[in-house]
Amino acid sequence: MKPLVQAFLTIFIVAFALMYGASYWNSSQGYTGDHTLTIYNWGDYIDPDLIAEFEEQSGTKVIYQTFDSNEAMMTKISQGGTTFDVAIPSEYAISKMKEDNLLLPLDHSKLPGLVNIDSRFMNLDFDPGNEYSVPYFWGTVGIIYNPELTGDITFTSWNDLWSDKLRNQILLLDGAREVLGFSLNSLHYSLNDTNEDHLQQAKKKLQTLTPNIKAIVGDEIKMLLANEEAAVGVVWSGDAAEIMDENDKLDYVVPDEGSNVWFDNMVIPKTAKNLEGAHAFINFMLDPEIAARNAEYVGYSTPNKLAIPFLPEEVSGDKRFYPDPELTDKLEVYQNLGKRMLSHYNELFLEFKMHKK
Ligand code: N2P
Repeated sequence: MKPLVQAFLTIFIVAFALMYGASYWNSSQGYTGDHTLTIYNWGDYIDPDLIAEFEEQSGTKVIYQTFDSNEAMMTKISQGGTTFDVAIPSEYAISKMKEDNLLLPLDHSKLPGLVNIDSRFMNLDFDPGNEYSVPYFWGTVGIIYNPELTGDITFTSWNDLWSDKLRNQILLLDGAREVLGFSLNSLHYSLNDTNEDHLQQAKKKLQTLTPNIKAIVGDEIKMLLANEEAAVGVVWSGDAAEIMDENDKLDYVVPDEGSNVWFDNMVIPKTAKNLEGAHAFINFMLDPEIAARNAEYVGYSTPNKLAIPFLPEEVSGDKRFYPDPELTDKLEVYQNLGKRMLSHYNELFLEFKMHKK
């Protein structure tokens, strides 16, 4: 053999052996797409025992990461460099991610548990036919308050938040759509309003709420309200349920001007490496008993109809957290307002947070 050919052959064999060795090592360590499943979810949004059970049952190692807003989640996924197999965005984010080509269509033949979901939560406008998403939790945005500290304020109106009896007493959840949304609602505008004049009015009105705002916070809002560090919070319904589980003095109300009804669904992002595992996990979460355990642990409302009988009657019968369609039909779902308008909402919210006065 000519020395040059021999040299090439040697390089080729060594390179091949290295590649094969590396992939064998990776798979034996469980680091290939098939043996791990990377899940990207909201903070405090799953019973950790269920992750362990899924790992055991499927032989898959779960890597679990959390986010605290749809905006942060979308930025991370669209930037690339991640390998999320399952994510749990809200409806308007799902619509936006579909538009941006960030989601993979689901294989319904691998999701037999889909029939367990109440038809009320299927086939919604943001995902016709549930081609890309499977319902996980749902709820509203409203006001939680401690009547011992707030006296006779009823919170049937968003405008009650502006009462001068509530100086430094209000905690707000840290969400652009939620906060601008309730300000728009308090002005009797839609929480999907895109009129610049209305949006500026909503921002200005929020600025006048500043003396009453104690803080704008993330998941710690639950601990702070349960410990009576503040009298009032603008929260997602499931957080209210969890707080009230800790401290039953508090009450939750959805103001009369209207509010938001939201849906958080499981999706498979384009970044997925383990499609089999992603479908297996979604189907695992669709099991009625699993869904009920998750709902009880997290405090949020399950869209799984067959899970309801597994929940204590005081949970599933509580109309504050399982409101009838007659109420939710009057509430608004956040629309995907398009890239420019969504960024504008974020900007307005940031401006409000930075210069509250
Ligand atoms: C849970 C967050 C719930 C998200 N920490 C409501 N869409």
